[in-house]
Amino acid sequence: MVYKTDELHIYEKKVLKAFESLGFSLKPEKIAKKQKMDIKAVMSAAGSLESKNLVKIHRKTDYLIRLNDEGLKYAKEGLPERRLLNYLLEKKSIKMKDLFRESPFEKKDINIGIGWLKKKNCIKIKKGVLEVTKKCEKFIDKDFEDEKLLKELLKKEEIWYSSLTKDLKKGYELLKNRGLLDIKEKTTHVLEITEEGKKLLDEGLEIIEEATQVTHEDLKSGRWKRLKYRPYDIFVEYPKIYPGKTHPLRDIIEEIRKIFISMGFKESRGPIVESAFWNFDSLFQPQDHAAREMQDTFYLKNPKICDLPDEKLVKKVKDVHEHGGSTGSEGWGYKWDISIAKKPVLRTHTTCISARFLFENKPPVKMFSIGRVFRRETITYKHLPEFHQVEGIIASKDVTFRDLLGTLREFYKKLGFEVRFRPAYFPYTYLSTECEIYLPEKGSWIELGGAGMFRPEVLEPLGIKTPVAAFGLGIERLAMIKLGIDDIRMLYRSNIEWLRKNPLVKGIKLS
Ligand code: FA5
Repeated sequence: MVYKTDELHIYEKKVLKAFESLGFSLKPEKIAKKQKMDIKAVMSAAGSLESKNLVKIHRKTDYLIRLNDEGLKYAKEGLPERRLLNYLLEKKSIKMKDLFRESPFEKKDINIGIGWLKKKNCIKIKKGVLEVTKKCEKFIDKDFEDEKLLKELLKKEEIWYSSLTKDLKKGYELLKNRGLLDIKEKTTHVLEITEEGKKLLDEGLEIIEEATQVTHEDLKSGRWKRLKYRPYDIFVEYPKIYPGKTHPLRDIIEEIRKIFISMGFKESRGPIVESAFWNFDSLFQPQDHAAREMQDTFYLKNPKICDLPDEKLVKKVKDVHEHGGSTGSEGWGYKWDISIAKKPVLRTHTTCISARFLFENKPPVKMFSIGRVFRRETITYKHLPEFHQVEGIIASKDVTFRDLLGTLREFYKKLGFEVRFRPAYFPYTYLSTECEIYLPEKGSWIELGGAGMFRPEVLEPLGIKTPVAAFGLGIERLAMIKLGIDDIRMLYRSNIEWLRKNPLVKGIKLS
């Protein structure tokens, strides 16, 4: 991108201008001094000039070295090994035990001294006698590398590592390992103008103070016409912002709600803690049905029992279970137990809301409900113990199974899915069907929901004389496919990264 000079901030111009008179490679401090700028302003302008490829910032890490207290003490008194060496040279050779007994040094310093003289190849110990080596002779009048640095530091107080000679660098390693130094890491910068920056300088840079705000006074006095404004840079980097948003599952639930309302359905609700009566019995589900077992349904200790509705309804349901009532069916042919029907359960499906609704409302009706349901399930990529269903009924004298299929096809189409239907069985419907969708990644069909025409054994006790088309669809499975995730559990994990990146926006369909 080619920049024009009037697109630059005044600080950027000032920094660039400094290269004109001071040279093409500069320390920021020098620029700050020349342009009477704060060093932070120079660096911030240099950063944005670098992003525009007008300046290159060279960063160099260096170490500022000082002596710590112990180092200072050694620098003044001499290293223990130097003092010991001088003593040994006087004595020519000495027995170890005499050294400890006779020498003026503390035991600690003798040990340190011997250790370092050995490391520096300055002594050898034979049969308990200490002798200075030949190799060491050159150090009699010459400093070791660490001593050289000690002296330098004593003189100068602090030295940059980068300025050390090869010898002093060796000394630095020795003193650093002995813990005698205080080392501070510092990054220094050198700014270099690029070829593009030079071209811009050649075009001529005019430094005119710019207005950052237009004040009321400027407008009143007409000064605003003479002010210089900098154009906006719409490519400037900006911080990423993650505003709060609704969970994608919530968005999908809202989308489903809107679709059913747009299709003329009215919304209803029901309790999560439900009697077995509404959850199972009113739906002609026999009391020994597998789904009613403890291992499939959550039964509650509290409340102990649920109140049942209208006695007449209870009697009719009992009749239908035992003999089929007056539906012409034989029923299940067993003794219906009211105490089983009174048991409280966490509803296992939302179909109980439809049963309640039909008891309280007369056809023609189109009702949907959305709610949580609970099952004792083994968790898998497509099974949760707690999930949402959307339930619905269409009750009218002329509603048929074909209307039911058409309604479901239409609903899924609005969500962007093509579904297929296959025959199924539910105790409360006939004909019954299940809708499925193909998952190419899994290479299999996944079941999305069940549907069918409520049986007379369900409708008669409720006093419904018209046919009723009913459906109950899983929402998490829909969400899973819509959001492109291959594990249903993802919907309930607080994975903030996934939630942030999730592209679904309320009301906008992805597929
Ligand atoms: C029922 O719940 C019936 N009540 C549906 C119905 C209503 C049939 C009215 C006829 C008339 P089913 O158990 O198949 O059916 O569950 C319906 C859908 O809920 C499934 O297709 C699936 O999408 C979803 N579902 C079922 N179990 C789970 C689970 N453990 N985790 C997530 N979703 C599930």
